[in-house]
Amino acid sequence: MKKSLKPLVGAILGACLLTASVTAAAQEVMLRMVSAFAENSYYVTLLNKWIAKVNAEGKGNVQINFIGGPKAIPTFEVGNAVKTGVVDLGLSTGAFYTNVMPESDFLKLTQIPIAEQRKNGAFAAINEVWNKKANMAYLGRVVESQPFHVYLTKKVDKPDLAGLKIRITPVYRDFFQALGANVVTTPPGEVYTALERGVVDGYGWPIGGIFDLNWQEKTKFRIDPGFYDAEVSIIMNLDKFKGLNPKQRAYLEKQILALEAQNPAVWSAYAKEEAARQDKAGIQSIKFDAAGTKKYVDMAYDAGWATAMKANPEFAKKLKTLTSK
Ligand code: 173
Repeated sequence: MKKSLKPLVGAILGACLLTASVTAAAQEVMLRMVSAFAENSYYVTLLNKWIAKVNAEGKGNVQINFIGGPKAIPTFEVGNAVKTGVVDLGLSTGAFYTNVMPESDFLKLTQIPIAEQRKNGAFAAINEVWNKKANMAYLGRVVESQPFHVYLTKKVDKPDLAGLKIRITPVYRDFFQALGANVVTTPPGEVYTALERGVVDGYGWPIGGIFDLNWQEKTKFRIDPGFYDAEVSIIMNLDKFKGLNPKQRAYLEKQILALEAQNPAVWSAYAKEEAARQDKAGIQSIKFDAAGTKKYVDMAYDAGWATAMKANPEFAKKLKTLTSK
């Protein structure tokens, strides 16, 4: 070999070696994840356990780097961060990313388990919309059987919130307005201060979790029964999802299914425990008579579906048909 070609050959060899090592390293993907819920919430406690398992069993394949909760990315920005690929994975609920698409908030209206939604085509229909409109893969629903409630600092004796100012997210807007409430939207992180300052007379939240941010200190009443079902899911940037190799994708999907499989055992029990804990903390249940109760729950679903039908009739109809009891 001519002396002058040696550096070139060396460079090509070096480049080949570099490519080989990059290819080997590329078989392990590191996914960046954030949560729209507080780091000390039960949702995130379970998420962290799951991530530890994913990482332990996924060495050389899939790893998840949990970046943090709302301090890392504000609650209402997590959807956009996943959509644009600022992060790869998010734990969030649709109400927190209606700024990406209105359909995200429809999932609170489903009345059958995610396991059934996977079998009857609802899960595929959800993914079609999430892919197209939000550049997201809807990977799995990790919270179920958690109805929402109205929590109050003042007593009411009928399904009427006239004259009260209530903290909401999009979950509750149409229903609470139908009940006559004045509403103010805040992320969970601002509820305590709003209660403390008397800016609101109550708030919407699922049956579980009010102790995580100490709201029990300011809460006197809970209206029963609950309505809808809190949807909390793992969403993923679609480009990142498509970029996984088959082994990585299969592994991630397997772990998501394992997480979902815990739902029936975890969430009904948590709902019961949290209701008992609220009793103990002195939070009183407000119940209406049978007619009032029916009117209340019907109003919730009527208001929720009416908004969904306006925003995306085709998807709303499909979702309602596939996921109503
Ligand atoms: O009240 C909320 O912040 C909210 O919309 C929600 C949704 C799902 C789970 C917990 C809270």
